Amino acid sequence: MNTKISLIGVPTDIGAGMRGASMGPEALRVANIIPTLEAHGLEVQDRGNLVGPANPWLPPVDGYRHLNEVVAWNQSLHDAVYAELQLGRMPIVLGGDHCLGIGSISAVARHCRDTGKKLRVLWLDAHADFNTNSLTPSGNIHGMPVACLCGFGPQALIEIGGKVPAIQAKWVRQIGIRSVDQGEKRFVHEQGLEVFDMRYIDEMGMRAAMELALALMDANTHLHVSFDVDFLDPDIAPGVGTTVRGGPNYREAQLCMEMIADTGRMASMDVMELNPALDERNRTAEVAVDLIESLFGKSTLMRK
Ligand SMILES: [Mn+2]
Repeated sequence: MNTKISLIGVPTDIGAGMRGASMGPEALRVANIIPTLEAHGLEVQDRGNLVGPANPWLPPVDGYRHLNEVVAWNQSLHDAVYAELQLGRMPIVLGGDHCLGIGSISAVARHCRDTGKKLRVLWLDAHADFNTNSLTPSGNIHGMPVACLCGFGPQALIEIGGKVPAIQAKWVRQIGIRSVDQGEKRFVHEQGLEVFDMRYIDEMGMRAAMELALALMDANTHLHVSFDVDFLDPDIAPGVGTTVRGGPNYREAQLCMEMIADTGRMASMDVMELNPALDERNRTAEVAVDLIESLFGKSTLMRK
């Protein structure tokens, strides 16, 4: 695995339904993400925070809130992620709300096209994030990034990575899903997204879910992990804007991360939706950093 890490802070809540995720990058730094990664022998460079438009907090227009601002943030994130990948480094995006998955993953997809790699996207989330402007109840674009990446969304967003669609639905595996809007559910099935929802995890276990989600990757596969902190059960992660009960507990989440680490294929990642305004003494940021540490090989097990 690449041991050169670049942290990219993206302090915005432009796509969210609640303010506060803009403070996520600093909360992760305060929770010691840098020394924690360095302790695993990784060379970490903090690139600081991107800058972009303020959040005007306006109602949706044509089913999108803040579309122009969302485009601006995602364009600059795309450029930053793409630059790090070209330098041979592993970008870790510190969000920010999950609309930023569009800029991050479209850059990863572009890099994979350049280098002839296959792409696998693991989407750890309580939500499918597969809404469109006609399906969305809120107009919040943080509910739409997967659809945009698959080519369903406004032109200015779907073309950011230089190719439409940026990715194919069959490259995505979603884990932990437990809140999907009615129309969105139909669309997820129509497009054939592979979803390991909480029902599946409850019945079959996290191990079986992750074995399938990580199957059929080879040495030429770039694995991108998009970690929405609301993936976790709110008992351990209250600091997010869209908590949904019944998520993975600490042990399940840790197993998930360890199994990803075992593949050795992770080459980029996002940490999204952390909302310090809703947190309790930064404990959600600390749990997130703890789980990120597991992604980089901290093992609970006495294994070699
Ligand atoms: Mn999400």
